[in-house]
Amino acid sequence: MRIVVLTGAGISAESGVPTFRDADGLWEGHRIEDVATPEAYEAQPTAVQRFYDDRRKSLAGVEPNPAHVALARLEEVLGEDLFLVTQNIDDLHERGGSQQVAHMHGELLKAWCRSCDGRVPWTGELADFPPCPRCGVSELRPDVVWFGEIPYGMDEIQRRLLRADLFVSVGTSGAVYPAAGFVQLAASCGAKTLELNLEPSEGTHFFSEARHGRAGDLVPVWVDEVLRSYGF
Ligand code: BV8
Repeated sequence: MRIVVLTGAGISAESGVPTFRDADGLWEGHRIEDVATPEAYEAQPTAVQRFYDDRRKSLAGVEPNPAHVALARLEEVLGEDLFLVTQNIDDLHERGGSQQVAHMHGELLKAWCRSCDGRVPWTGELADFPPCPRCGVSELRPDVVWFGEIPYGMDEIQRRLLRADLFVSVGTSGAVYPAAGFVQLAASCGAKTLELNLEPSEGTHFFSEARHGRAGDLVPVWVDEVLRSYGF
């Protein structure tokens, strides 16, 4: 069975990573759309760099939760039949044990040099505009996809959605495109679709099945079901 799993901020909520829809907002009352855009970066590069420096720093204080670990267990059994794509820029899937993770919106622990187009691992700060380790030019920005920019790996994601037998969405509000449109594409190609979310998402009516609750409870139970169907 070919399975595509899409995750959003809700899967990292129990690890202590604030979601975008959390009541207190993500950052000092700024609408995310106002900081996570190329325009915001043009207008106030230092402020935007500090926004991501803070999120990068806070990664050290969080751990993967049972939902991340369960998906890594599923990968061990399904191998290539599982395609895990995430909207999250944290590294909790990898720290939960997942080997193959498609970060369609980029990664906090990478920096992108706009001078040499290089992408380099980055754990420190960018607000002091350090030189690029490859070309020496101080043109490093967070390697994340901002609103108005094209998500990463869309060809492979599309290919996997068109061939999926089952599409599962975990911890996402279905408010941001193109990710919010994946369920319709998969369903249009005959895939079964399952939503695992704390509450009905904006696209809940597109799913053939929905289970509402915490990812840390729902995902391990669902993974056990799949593994049992594989005789494990
Ligand atoms: C693009 C990186 C062209 C940066 C992010 C069509 C219609 C309308 C608008 C558009 C459209 N197409 C494009 C747009 C514009 C825009 C968009 O969608 N705007 C929205 C606001 C309407 N999209 C873009 O600009 C995209 N680019 O379209 O390029 C293109 C398209 C296709 C092919 C080629 C070219 C780029 C968007 C990416 C922006 N970058 N992140 C950063 O992280 O700072 S988006 C960011 O916000 C996240 O990555 C994520 O995608 C989104 C937040 O959503 P969620 O992850 O779902 O989080 P949220 O807080 O909303 O919800 C959490 C859910 O979890 C809730 O439902 C909650 O109930 C649940 N939950 C909470 N706790 C738990 C839980 N569930 C389970 N367990 C729990 N414990």
